Amino acid sequence: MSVTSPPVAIIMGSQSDWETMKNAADTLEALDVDYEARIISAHRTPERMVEFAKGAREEGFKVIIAGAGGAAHLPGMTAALTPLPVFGVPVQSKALSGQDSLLSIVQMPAGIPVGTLAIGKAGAVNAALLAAAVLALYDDALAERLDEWRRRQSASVADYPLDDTP
Ligand code: RP5
Repeated sequence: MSVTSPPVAIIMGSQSDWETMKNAADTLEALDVDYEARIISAHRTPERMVEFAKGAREEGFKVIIAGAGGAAHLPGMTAALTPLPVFGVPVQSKALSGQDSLLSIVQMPAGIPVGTLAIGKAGAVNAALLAAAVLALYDDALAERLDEWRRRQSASVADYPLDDTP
């Protein structure tokens, strides 16, 4: 089995998804978790999707974050082709503000799970945190970095609201 790939794959249906999915990448970088980002479309590059998903475990990936918008088949189709955990990020679409993406990803029939996150940036950030939490089950140093990330987040929240009027 290859160990050349980083633990996390971030895949997305289009270049236009990167603006959202970069938030997952940035979050993984903040936690010092290696990842690889690829454009893989269930519709436009179906053979690339099959090849990636079927080989992902053997490549050495441990968790897949899949973002897509509109009729967002990528997370579900990928999950159907790999035993690895797949976290789906509904990208905010223009036509339906991501409601279409969310419902396409979240309503998987029983048998093939996709852990579905929130629409847009929050979902991308949380997918990365969830991926890191999975990896941290067997990585104490990463678990400590995650704890520290939460401590810093808590410390950044003010006790009282500021009046923003001058
Ligand atoms: C989906 O179609 C992609 O995930 C993207 O969110 C959406 C629109 O893609 P583009 O037309 O911007 O390439 O497959």
